[in-house]
Amino acid sequence: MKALITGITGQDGSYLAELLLEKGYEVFGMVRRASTESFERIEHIREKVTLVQADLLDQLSIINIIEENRPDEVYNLAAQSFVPTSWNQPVLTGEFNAIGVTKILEAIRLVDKKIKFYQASSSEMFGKVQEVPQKESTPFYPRSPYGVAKVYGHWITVNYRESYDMPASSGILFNHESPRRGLEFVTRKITDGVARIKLGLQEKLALGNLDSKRDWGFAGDYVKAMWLMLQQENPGDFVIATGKTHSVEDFVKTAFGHVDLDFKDYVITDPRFVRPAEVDLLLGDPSLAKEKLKWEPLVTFDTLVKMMLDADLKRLSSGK
Ligand code: NAP
Ligand code: G4F
Repeated sequence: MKALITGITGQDGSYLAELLLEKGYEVFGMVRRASTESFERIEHIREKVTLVQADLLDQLSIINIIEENRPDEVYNLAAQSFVPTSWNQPVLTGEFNAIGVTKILEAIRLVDKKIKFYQASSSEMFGKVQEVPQKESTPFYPRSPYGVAKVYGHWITVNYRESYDMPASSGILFNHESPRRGLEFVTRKITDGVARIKLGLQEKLALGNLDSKRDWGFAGDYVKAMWLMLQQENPGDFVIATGKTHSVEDFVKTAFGHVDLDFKDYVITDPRFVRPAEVDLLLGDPSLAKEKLKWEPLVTFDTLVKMMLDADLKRLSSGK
C-alpha cells in the first residue's frame, strides 16, 4: 500500500507517517519548498519516507505528485492550523484550508477517483456550540476564519463523495496534543513555560482566556482513527474525541502541580492572547467512532499533561 501525507512535517503528519510505516506502507510526504528545511519532527524517519515537493497553493504540483506516485490513500493534513493567525491572514487561511482541499480532491478526481481520501476537519467548526456534546449531526457555527475555512473543506469533501462517488472521508477531530505540538498552542506553551519556570529559565507565564474548555486527547491515538476511517468499506464522517472536557485553567493547574508549584504565583493574563471571538466549550461524543471504527483513546488527560511536561523538562535540561 502507498500513502501520500500532506502536512507530514506537522505534529499529526509525523505520528501518522510512523503508524503507516509500522503497517508496511510506502509513505510519501508532501513538503513545500522553503529556504531552510523544517523536518525536525520526521528526522528519525527521514530515510524511510519519500518527500515530494508541492504546495497547497499550486494545483499542478499536486496533480503531478499524485500522478507520479499513484498512492492508494491520501491524507490531507496540511493547513494553516493556528486559529489566532487566521484573523491576521484570513485570505491565506482560506486558500490553504478551504480551496487547498478542493485542489487535492480535483487532482484525485483527474488521476484516479478510486484513491481513498482523508480530510482533517476540526471541532473548531462547532465554534459557538449548538448542542453539548457535539456529534456528527451537530450544526456548525464557526467562530474564526480558520473555522469558516474548515467548514468549507469539510463540505467540499462531502460534496465530492456525493457528486463523484469518491471514497472521501472526514475526521472531525477535537484538540489533540503531544510533545511534538507547536510551541504557540496553549498546551505546549504551558508545558514549555512550566518546565522553564521549574528550571529557573523563565519567571512568568503570560496567557489569555483561562476559562475556555477543550476536549484534549493524544495525537498518537488520533492518527489511528484517521487510518481506520480509510479502511472502512464505506466512506463517512466521524467525530474523534475523548468525551471529557477541561478548562485551560485545569491544564495549567495540573502542569504546575506535577512540579509542585502553585500556578497562581506564576500565571499572568495578557490581553494580547485573548481572541476577537472565542470558542467557549468543546466536548465531543465519539460514540460513532467507537461503534464503527472500534476506536478508543488510550491516553488520559493527566497522562497527556505529564507526558508533555516531562518531554519539555528533558529537552530543556539537555540545553536544547
Ligand atoms: P501542524 O503541526 O501545524 O502542521 C501543519 C502542516 O501543514 C505542516 O506540515 C505544514 O508544513 C503544512 N502546510 C501548511 N501550509 C502548507 C502549504 N501551503 N502547502 C503544503 N503544506 C503546508 O498541524 P497539526 O496539529 O499536525 O494538524 C494537522 C491537521 O489537522 C491540520 O489540517 C489541522 O488544521 C487539523 N486539525 C488539528 C487538530 C489538532 O488539535 N492538532 C484538531 C483538528 C484538526 P510546514 O512544515 O512547511 O509549515
Ligand atoms: O491551543 P489553542 O491555540 O487551540 P485551538 O484554538 O482550540 O485550536 C486547535 O484545536 C482545533 C480543534 O478544535 C484545531 F482545529 C486547530 O488547528 C488547533 O489545533 O487554544 C486553546 C484555547 C483557546 O480557547 C484559547 O483562547 O486556549 C486559549 N488560550 C488561553 N491562553 C490560549 C492562550 N491559546 C493560545 N494559543 N495561547 C495562549 O496564550
